[in-house]
Amino acid sequence: MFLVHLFISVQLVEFLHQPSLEVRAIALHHLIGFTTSSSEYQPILISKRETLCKDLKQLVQEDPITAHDALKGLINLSSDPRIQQELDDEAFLEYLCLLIRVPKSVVADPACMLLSNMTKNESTCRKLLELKTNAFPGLSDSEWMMDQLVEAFHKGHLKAYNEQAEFDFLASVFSNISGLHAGRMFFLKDAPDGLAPITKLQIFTEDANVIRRGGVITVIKNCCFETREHERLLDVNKLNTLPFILLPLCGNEEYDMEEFEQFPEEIQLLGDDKVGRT
Ligand SMILES: *[C@@H]1O[C@H](CO)[C@@H](O)[C@H](O)[C@H]1NC(C)=O
Ligand SMILES: *[C@@H]1O[C@H](CO)[C@@H](O)[C@H](O)[C@H]1NC(C)=O
Ligand SMILES: *[C@@H]1O[C@H](CO)[C@@H](O)[C@H](O)[C@H]1NC(C)=O
Ligand SMILES: CC(=O)N[C@H]1CO[C@H](CO)[C@@H](O)[C@@H]1O
Repeated sequence: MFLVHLFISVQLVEFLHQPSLEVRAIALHHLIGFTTSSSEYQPILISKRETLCKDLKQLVQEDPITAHDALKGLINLSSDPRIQQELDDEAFLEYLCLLIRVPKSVVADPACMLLSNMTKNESTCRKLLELKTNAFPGLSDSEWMMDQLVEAFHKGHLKAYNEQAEFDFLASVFSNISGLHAGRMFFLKDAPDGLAPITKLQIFTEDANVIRRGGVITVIKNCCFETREHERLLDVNKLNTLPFILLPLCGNEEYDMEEFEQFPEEIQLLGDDKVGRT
């Protein structure tokens, strides 16, 4: 049985660069099962990463079902840093961001998930920060890809931008980007629309989705390491981040009036039914 499977997995990889899309799509569909980290054939696939990644990147650009299969395979394989290196490719990054931004894209969420794995690699984070694009009507006029992704995350909450996508995994992308100084400055400085990207993220510190909430909280935490920006972070007329840090910590405790009046206005206005989040 082992040899049969071994033979199949090696053969399937060969089929992925057949001229016929039909043959490639079928081979891909059968290959996905071998891409998981629990599969004993994953190492064989990783050893063939150069041609395998090239073929999978190509298949991501085909019809939605094939693209979905290819993304699934890449998501699982990309927990390996050697696969992340193969994906550290500007053209592919650009295509993935297109799949995320198209309003009716059915693979936007898997694309976000793959991007979140890819940004474990610092070089990919830097490429994404420097990636320029054209204005995307209906989404963003900025020429920076990162601004457009922040917009998709903000506008896309609760499927409001694309009814097939929630964009929560972009929070993990942002959290990785904020691991770099250049990334933190991206979130803190005003974008071309006059608003700092962090102001579009911080409103989600209490979101019901743990991926969205967790990623956003990491971005804020990392940005706090930029001590020169503390004044802007605290200024109610600038970034005004403090209430959003405090909100998840606040329950409906009673405070005496004097103590209470020192809290930011957003906190004072909380109802009695507010429960703290741990
Ligand atoms: C890649 O993504 C999958 C699905 O989101 C996740 O289970 C896995 O831990 C990720 N790998 C890394 C290295 O983050
Ligand atoms: C990230 O990818 C680049 C290839 O573009 C590679 O040189 C580098 O070693 C990778 N970093 C890690 C931590 O794997
Ligand atoms: C991305 O996040 C993971 C954990 O979620 C971390 O191990 C990795 O170092 C981060 N990468 C960068 C470039 O910050
Ligand atoms: C997106 C995807 O296909 N993820 C799979 C990765 O592999 C694990 C098992 O290791 C599956 O449970 C996931 O569904």
